[in-house]
Amino acid sequence: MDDLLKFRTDQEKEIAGIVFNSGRISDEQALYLYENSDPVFCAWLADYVKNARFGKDVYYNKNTHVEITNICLNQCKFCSFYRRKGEEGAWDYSCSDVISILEQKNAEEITEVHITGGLHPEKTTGFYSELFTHIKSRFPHLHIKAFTAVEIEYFAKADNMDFETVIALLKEKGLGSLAGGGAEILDDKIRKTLCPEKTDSATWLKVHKTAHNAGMKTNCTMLYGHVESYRDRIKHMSELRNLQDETQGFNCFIPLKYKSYGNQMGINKEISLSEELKNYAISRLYLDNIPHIKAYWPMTGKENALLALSFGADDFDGTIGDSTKIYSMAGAEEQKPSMSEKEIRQMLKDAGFNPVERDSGYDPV
Ligand code: V47
Repeated sequence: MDDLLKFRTDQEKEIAGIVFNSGRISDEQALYLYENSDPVFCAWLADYVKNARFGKDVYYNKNTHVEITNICLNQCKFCSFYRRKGEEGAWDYSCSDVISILEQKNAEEITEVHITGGLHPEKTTGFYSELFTHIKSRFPHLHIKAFTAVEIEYFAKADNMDFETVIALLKEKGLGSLAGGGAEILDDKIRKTLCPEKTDSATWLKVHKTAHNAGMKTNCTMLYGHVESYRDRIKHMSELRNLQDETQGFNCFIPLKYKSYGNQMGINKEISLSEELKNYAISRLYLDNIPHIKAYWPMTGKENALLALSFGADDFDGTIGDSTKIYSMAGAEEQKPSMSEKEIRQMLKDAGFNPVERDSGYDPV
């Protein structure tokens, strides 16, 4: 190893030593990597960690999304998806619409539905309890991954319940896990700029802790590449790492690079692919206790997601079946994201990986 590190700084040698001894890098060391190290050095370490855990395995699943409504009471500055009720481009599906959508998407053949949408004035705990009852009676095998912490907080307020009760009621009707969105950057000063009406940092974490304590796994995300600094990213990841030490409830971390089209952020420049890849690597290194790092190809594009698998990511998300618009509306290259299982497997194999179909708990199918 000394030879391999010959041209590296003392700080990089120290970080490499920690990583190769399965230690934990500090906030200052993560900052050093962001500020000074090149993407290839970060990739080398992140790939070591990923390989030690998963070898050449890369996970994917057979899934679809249902974005039930884009009508939202909030107006997050980075969001290109939301509309007001009655505005052009707004949609709002009923329970029977969702069942028809799942039938069209051949839900018998997939294992997971990811349900999310805006904060809709009439869609709260009661509506979703009914929806999940219908879904589970028609497609009992489907894992329902749904909602961000923001929706759980909204239902709790709207229905005058605490988070435990909302989560318990929805779990009883079939909610299997929570999605990772709404985290943005877990810093309330940044949140004031990005999404002033949204769930604050402590509440986002509290909802996930409540879900974990109820035996439910959740994901977590980071929306980055806008106004935040490297320190803000590290603070965000440190909040996630600390909660994970306590609960072990996060399955997966998904870095979401800010996409600039069609929103009010007023930032037209997106970060480079090189910075995006380096960010995957640093998250793999810093988040030593979160098992999976997802390269979400509908956001990043198929080819870039494939590259991210050499920068620490081990999860390629799923088949999607042209069912999500959040990123196409924000200008993502994948305007109709859909991949057959065959296509995913071939793409992963051609890149030297071993494709492993997983269920929603990351057990091989
Ligand atoms: O909460 C919205 C982000 C999230 C933009 O849990 C944006 O497996 C970048 O959370 N540029 C929703 N990001 C999507 C999400 C997600 C996606 C895939 C898998 C999982 C999972 C979760 O998307 C939002 C927000 O953080 N977002 N707009 C944008 N313009």
